[in-house]
Parts: sequence; structure tokens; C-alpha cells
Amino acid sequence: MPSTVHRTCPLCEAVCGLTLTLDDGGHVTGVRGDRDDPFSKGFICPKGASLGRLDEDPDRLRHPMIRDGERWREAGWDEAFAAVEAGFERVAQTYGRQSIGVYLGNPSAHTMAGALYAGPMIKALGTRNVFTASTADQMPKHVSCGLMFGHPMTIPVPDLDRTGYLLMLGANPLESNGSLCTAPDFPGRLRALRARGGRLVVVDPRHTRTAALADEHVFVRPGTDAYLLFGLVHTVLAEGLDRVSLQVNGLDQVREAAKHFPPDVVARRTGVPAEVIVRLARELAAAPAAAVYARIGTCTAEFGTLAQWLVDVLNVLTGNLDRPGGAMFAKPATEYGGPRRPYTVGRWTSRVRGLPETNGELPVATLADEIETPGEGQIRLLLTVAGNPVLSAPHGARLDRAFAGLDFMVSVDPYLNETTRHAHVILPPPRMLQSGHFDFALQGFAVRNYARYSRPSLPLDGRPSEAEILARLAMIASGVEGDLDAFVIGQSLAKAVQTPGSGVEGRDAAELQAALDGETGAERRLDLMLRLGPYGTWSGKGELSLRTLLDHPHGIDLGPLEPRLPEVLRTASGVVELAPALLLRDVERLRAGLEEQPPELVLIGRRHLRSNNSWLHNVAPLVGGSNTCTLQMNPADVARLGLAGEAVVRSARGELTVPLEPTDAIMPGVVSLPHGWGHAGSSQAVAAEHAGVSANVLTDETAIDVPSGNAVFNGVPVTVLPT
Ligand SMILES: Nc1nc2c(c(=O)[nH]1)N[C@H]1C(S)=C(S)[C@@H](COP(=O)(O)OP(=O)(O)OC[C@H]3O[C@@H](n4cnc5c(=O)[nH]c(N)nc54)[C@H](O)[C@@H]3O)O[C@H]1N2
Ligand SMILES: Nc1nc2c(c(=O)[nH]1)N[C@H]1C(S)=C(S)[C@@H](COP(=O)(O)OP(=O)(O)OC[C@H]3O[C@@H](n4cnc5c(=O)[nH]c(N)nc54)[C@H](O)[C@@H]3O)O[C@H]1N2
Ligand code: SF4
Ligand SMILES: [Mo]
Repeated sequence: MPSTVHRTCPLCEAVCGLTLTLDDGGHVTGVRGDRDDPFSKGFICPKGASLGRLDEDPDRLRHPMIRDGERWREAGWDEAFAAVEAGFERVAQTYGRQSIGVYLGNPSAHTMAGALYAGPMIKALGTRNVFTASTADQMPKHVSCGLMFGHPMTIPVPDLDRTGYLLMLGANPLESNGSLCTAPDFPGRLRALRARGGRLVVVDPRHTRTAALADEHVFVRPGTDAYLLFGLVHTVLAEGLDRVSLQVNGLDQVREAAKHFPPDVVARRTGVPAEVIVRLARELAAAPAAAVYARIGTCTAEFGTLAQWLVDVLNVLTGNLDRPGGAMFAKPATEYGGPRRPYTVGRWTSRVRGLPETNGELPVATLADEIETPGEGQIRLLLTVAGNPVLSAPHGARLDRAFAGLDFMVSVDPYLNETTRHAHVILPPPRMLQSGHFDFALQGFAVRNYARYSRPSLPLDGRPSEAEILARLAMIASGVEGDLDAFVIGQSLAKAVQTPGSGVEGRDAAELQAALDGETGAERRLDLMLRLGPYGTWSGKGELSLRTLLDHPHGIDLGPLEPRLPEVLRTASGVVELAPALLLRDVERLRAGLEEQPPELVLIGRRHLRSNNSWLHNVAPLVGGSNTCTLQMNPADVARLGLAGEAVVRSARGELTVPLEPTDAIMPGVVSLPHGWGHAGSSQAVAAEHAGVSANVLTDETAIDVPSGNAVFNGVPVTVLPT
């Protein structure tokens, strides 16, 4: 009997509900948007529509793989875990715990395994050599929000459905479907903003599809958003347009700092005319409800953290933080208050370059240093989970060489690819349809409060879930056998029953533990978090539990965003910190760059709707057409440099030959190359036919955003020459 299942799409941050039809053999015969999902209301994109193809890709690994020299062979699970255990014992016993490195990639922010088991696994590994894709992505936002609001996950999102004015910098949601702003059908929500008379302004060095939809598009020189935003702050303050409606610290220091960035001065650096800066500041301040939203183009840049900070400074100054139609905080179903512990960075530093820790991890920009540099604490064993840093990390080409020299490497990944080919053991997670799904992180960045859980749609047929794989790795690393979930649940409950206001204060932890629902440990942990969360049966504030979500397979709407200050603040002062010392120090670095002459040509990235970083190029309907790896360049630059056909792009780190795509969409002085291409040595047959080249041969691991250690992918100086 064919069956119909409803699931959340795990492929991007938009969390669309999908309706899939399956035949008897578990083969996906159809995918459409779930019209009954209260949040996504039937929206689907080409990637979601290809979910079945992706899930059933014949090149996905179905069994663990063990490598002997150059040769790969399939292995059973027991044999594979035994090989991992032997490798761990050999390296950790000889060189100590710090010789272990771990890298978590982007999909681990989407999987339940990543959310629930990566933390305990890292603890069990006992190393500080922890790296994730976050420092190639959004770490600047975590750091700025951590310092301003006290917690790195307390990130405001534009109240898309109610705002009247949206200033968007360095984001292209018509291709990406949104990021750090979970909004299924982002394009439709932007059209609705304009239809109700609102205004959308997009700031981007490229005239993107989002720019084409906007009321106004402003070209900005890559890497200079912090200057532009300071110009806006300067204008708002100089013209007395500020109307701070919250309790804040540091307004005078912001005023002082902003004096150095008047519009006419920052205009030279940013390429944005002074009169445009002044007008935008006035419009923003005058709009009844407005939000500033900035994303990856402004994060993966030299002054990423300052840009993220200034976004929220503007939201505060214009009276738009935490009010409907402005920039607001979601209230996710699994949020749990916890103690007030102010955020800090730099609790430890990296061994080789002395870079500060942020959120318990070190910058991926220094992973190669830590592997290649001899001495105590050198990484000799690497565990990668859901990551492809050879293609995704800055100067990934160097990592390619570094990985080849590791004593032992283990990868948890469905593919043998550019990164995992260096592993000694690959442990493949099961199909997406065999996995449960709950968006622990993304529901916290949603533009409407919402919860949805999808149970596994197909049985595991003998293979371990990804949760079980990570739990088993934790056991191997710690040498402690036992039920990890029961242990974590026991610990959380022991704390909750002692916490005033938790809703279960004074109750019997063992009794509560026995009452939890769920077929797996992961489900019981979800049930616990839902029950203790702000809508939970045990919080005394609602009726939510795992059972409620199982009874609502299309998801539950938990209402529009509501003002949440000061409740969500975790700063020591209890108010919004508008001028954190660490950021004021970095303003000095920004000032030093004010008069710098921009390089003649700089590189930026781009995303395509049918792509997803490095790992969707093996699905035939998603590659080809406009989704190709070309170097976009303004025709004036093409003519000036006498280029045609293919060109050589050279940076301080490497060189590529790539097909040229002349286009007016990109501003002069800027070239764009998408990342995630350059397929080589992977078992992905379709991807090999569309190999392309890796932008991260060119990017530079020595260039980082100082406060966050984040990689700089935008504004990389390059020269382009005829072949
Ligand atoms: N030049 C440049 N570089 C960039 C960027 C850029 O804009 N420009 N963007 C950066 C950003 S934002 C990010 S997030 C990073 C991404 O960096 P990474 O996370 O390192 O790279 P991905 O290509 O997302 O790799 C995902 C890997 O996870 C595997 N995978 C997929 N699903 C699962 C699963 O369910 N379980 C497991 N265990 N594995 C799975 C895939 O096979 C693939 O190997 O790239 C960064 N790199
Ligand atoms: N289709 C698709 N969707 C994706 C992904 C994907 O690879 N493909 N990746 C997912 C991931 S991991 C992430 S993090 C999100 C990212 O989501 P978005 O942040 O929306 O990412 P992009 O589409 O790369 O848009 C970034 C924009 O910044 C512009 N830009 C570059 N440099 C600068 C600069 O210096 N200043 C300004 N103002 N703009 C600049 C670029 O031209 C580009 O238009 O997308 C997610 N969704
Ligand atoms: S927008 Fe994102 S979540 Fe929605 S269908 Fe496409 S890939 Fe899936
Ligand atoms: Mo990302």
C-alpha cells in the first residue's frame, strides 16, 4: 500500500513542511509542500522537491567504509566501531586528549543527532580542539548578541510579516531561503511586505534576485558594511533621530565612537554615496516599524562582528528592537531559561595562533595550523561529522594536504567526498526518511513561534541511527558504557527540580523521568525539553509535550513574536549592553582601515537556489542550467583586462582557471565565485561530471574577523588574468 508521510524538510533553515508519497518499498514517488503546515502553508523549493532523489541517491553509503591505504572496503558496523576504538586508543593514549580534533559541519545544525548528541560527544572526547562550520558562517552574530544580550543564541530576527521597512544587507533569501531568520516562503513574505505598502532596501555588491524584488538596491564595496552601518548610526544620532525605548548601557560610548564615521567619510570607503546613507538613516528612523537584517555577506568579512553589532545598535536606536514589526526574539518550544551566566569569549586560546575560543570552539581558519604544527597538543586524530571543510573552509586546499597527514581520521557522513576520502573509517548515517526531525536551533530564529516534530518515516533495518552513531563514539571516547539519554535526562531533571520557577521545583526527578514519552532516547529527551519549555505541561504555562506534537503532524502555530525583554537578557547588568568593551576595541581596527585604498579587484561568493554548500551536486535535476561554477565579472572589468572565455584568478593563497560570466549584475571591481564546487576524489558520479573549481582554493585562512575568529570569504583581494 502506498503511504503518505508529512515531514519537515531538513535541507535549509526555512523548515518547510513536506508531504511525501512512498510506495511499498519505501521509495519516494512524490514530494509536495504540506498545505496544512501552519507556517510554510505548502511552500516548497526545487531542493525540497528533490528530497526523494537525494535520499535515495545510489552514491550514498549504505555501509561503513574502511580504508586500507588507497583501497576502500565495506565493513560491518561492529568491525567499523572496533576500528574506530583501536584508532582512538592508539592516538589518545600516545599523545593525549588534545591530540583529538573534531569538526562539525552545517547539517549537524539541522539533525537531531547533532543537536542532542554532539555536545555529550565533545565532552567525552575531552578536547578543546573543537571546530565547526559556525566560524565559516555566523559566529560574528553569536559574539555580538552574546555581548549585547548575554547569550549567543539570543539573536533577534526581523518581524517579517509585520514590518513596514526592511533594510537587508548581505543576504539573498530568494536563493538561500533565509538564514538566522527562519521564514518558509521568504520570497512570498517579502512580496507581502511590499504589497502592504512597506519598503525593502537591499545592500549587496551584486544585483541579486532579492535586489530585483526590492524597492531599492544599493551597491556596497565588499567588506565595508561596518563603515556603512556606522554612517547610518552617525546620522541617526547627529540628527537627533534616536528614540531608544529600552534600558541600555553604553549609549554615550556609541555616540562617541560614531563621531569618527560621518557619511561623507564612510562614503569613500563603502562606495555608497553620502546622500544615500543620510536618506536611508532618515527613512529607517521615520518608519513606523522597521528592521535591519544582515546575513552572511556581512558576517564572513573582515569586520563581521562589528557589522552584526551595528545592525542591532541601529535596531535599538530607532526604537525597533523587541517591538512588533521591528527586530524581535522568538520563543522556541524547547527554550529553557537556565542560570544567568554572562557571555564571554577567549576562555582559552588556540595553540598555534593564540586565537580566542568563542562558544567553546576555535576558528576553523586555524584548523590546518593545529594539524600541521608539531608540539604538544598537535591534532593527530580528527573526527568530522556532517562537514566538508576541504571545500568549505578558508584555504580548504591546505586542509586537503593536512588531512592526508593525520594519524587517524573518522568521518560520519553519507558520502565519500573530498574530505571524507582522507578518513580511515566512514560511518554513514541512515537515510533522512529513517531519521526523526526536530529543529532545535532553527525554531529559535523563526519569524513566528512554531513547533513541529517528524518521526522517522521508515524503519532503520539494522543500521544505527545517527544519534546512535554519535552516542557510540562518545562511549568509545569516554570508555563509559551506559544509556547516554537516561544520563542526560537524569542530570537535567536533577537540576530542574531544584530550580525555583522551573515548574517542577521540589518534585521527584525519578518519577518525572519515568513519565516521559518516546520510542527512542532522542524522543524522550525532546519530550523532556518540550515539557519544561515555555509552552510545556511541566512549566505550568501550557500543554505542550511530545504527545501534542505527534497529534499534530503538520506542526503547531504558537503565535506571532511577542516582546521578550528583559526576560531573555543574560547580561550581568540585566540591561542591553550597547557598547561592549571588546567591540569598542575592535572599532579602533575599523578606524585604522578607514583611509585604506581598496584593492583593485575583490572576490565574493554566491549561492544558487538549487545548491546547498558542497553536497547537493550529485542530484541531476539540481545541477546544470544556471547552477554552474562561473566567475561573474562586470563587463567593464572584462574589457579592461582583455578577458574572454576562461580566466585565471589568483589570490595570495592559490590560483584557479574558471569560465567567465560577464554580467552587469555585479559592481565593477568585484568578482563572484560560488563555493562548494571543485569535486575531486569523491564517489559522487553526477558531481564529478559537474566538478567546477573550489572558491576556497583562493580564500585566505590568515584573514579573520578578529573578535569572532570567523573566516573572511568576502572581499578577498584577487587578480584576474587571461588564460
Ligand atoms: N568561499 C566560501 N566558503 C564558504 C561559504 C561561503 O559563502 N563562501 N559558506 C560557509 C557556510 S555558511 C557554511 S555553513 C559552510 C558549510 O561547511 P560544511 O558544513 O563543512 O560543508 P557542507 O558542504 O555543508 O558539508 C556538509 C557535509 O555533510 C554531509 N551530510 C549531509 N547530510 C548529513 C547528515 O544528515 N548527517 C551527516 N553526518 N552528514 C550529512 C554531506 O555529505 C557533506 O559532506 O561553508 C562555508 N564555506
Ligand atoms: N540554495 C541554497 N540555499 C542555502 C545555501 C546554499 O548553499 N544554497 N546555504 C545555506 C547556508 S549554510 C547559509 S549560511 C545561508 C546563507 O544565506 P544568505 O546569507 O542569504 O546567503 P547568500 O545567498 O550567499 O547571500 C549573501 C549575499 O551577500 C552578498 N555579499 C557578499 N559580500 C558582501 C558584502 O561585503 N556586503 C554585503 N552587504 N553583501 C555582500 C552576496 O552578493 C550575496 O548576495 O544559506 C543557506 N541556504
Ligand atoms: S526552502 Fe529549504 S526547507 Fe523549504 S523546501 Fe526548500 S530546501 Fe526545504
Ligand atoms: Mo551556513
